[in-house]
Amino acid sequence: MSEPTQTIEGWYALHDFRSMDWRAWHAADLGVRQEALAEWRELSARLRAYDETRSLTYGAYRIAGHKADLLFVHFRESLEEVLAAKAELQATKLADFMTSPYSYVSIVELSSYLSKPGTDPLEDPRLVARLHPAIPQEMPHICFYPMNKRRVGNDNWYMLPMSERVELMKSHGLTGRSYAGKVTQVITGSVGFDDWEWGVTLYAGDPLQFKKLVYEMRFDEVSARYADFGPFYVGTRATDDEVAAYLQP
Ligand code: 76R
Repeated sequence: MSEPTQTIEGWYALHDFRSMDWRAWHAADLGVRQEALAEWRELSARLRAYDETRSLTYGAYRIAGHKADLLFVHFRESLEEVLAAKAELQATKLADFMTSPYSYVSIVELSSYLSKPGTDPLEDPRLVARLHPAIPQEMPHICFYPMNKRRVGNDNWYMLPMSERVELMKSHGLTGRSYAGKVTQVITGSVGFDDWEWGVTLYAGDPLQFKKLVYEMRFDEVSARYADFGPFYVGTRATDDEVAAYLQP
């Protein structure tokens, strides 16, 4: 058996994708829609206030394409709190007009591939901060997709010796680092939690950088040979006013 990679876990994550039932929404009385939006704004404002105290992370995004209309990103202390995040939205009137086309449950994961031997990662404040990732304010765009490491024939990530995995991840990290300041990544592990092994959440100031980075990584051996990808979602952060304008009661 090859040596499992040591991981450090941080906050739990819920990527809660929602689509509007536009027909039902447009058919509803104006008063009902206004009330639903006002109630949702109250919830959203409360979550934003908690986010400011850094006791949780909350972000709202509009999603391009047909796969979803909105994405609510939650990072929280425990699975119970992630359950609460879903329930809080579900309890609103607005949720009666929404479907859940996709969701993803995972936990912030830092792996030990590139850590310096003999050091305690939990003594590095930068690493500790990454366990509780805030929404990067200067990067309004988001890209989310789940992925696996392949286990097919000779291309089996989980049978590679640790030393080879470290080498491959070094090259991956170098490609990633060349996007410093342009793309911020949050890797969340989801083995045992959801249908893929990791969730990849990327933030950028310029959405084109998602394409550049993901494309460049396809040529990194670790992605070229060992990565399988799920559905991709891309969108833009929305204030509560922007969500309200999008829904236009
Ligand atoms: O955490 C670190 O910054 C150290 C280096 C590093 C690790 C260990 C790193 C850097 N990643 C790590 C782990 Mn990554 N990453 C992805 C994807 O689309 C694709 O081809 C793959 C999806 C992207 C775009 C990306 C970006 N990374 C991982 C893991 C866990 C692997 C395991 O445990 O087997 C996955 C699944 C994964 C996938 N990575 C970076 C980036 C970027 C931009 C960086 C540089 C970050 C920085 O230096 O700030």
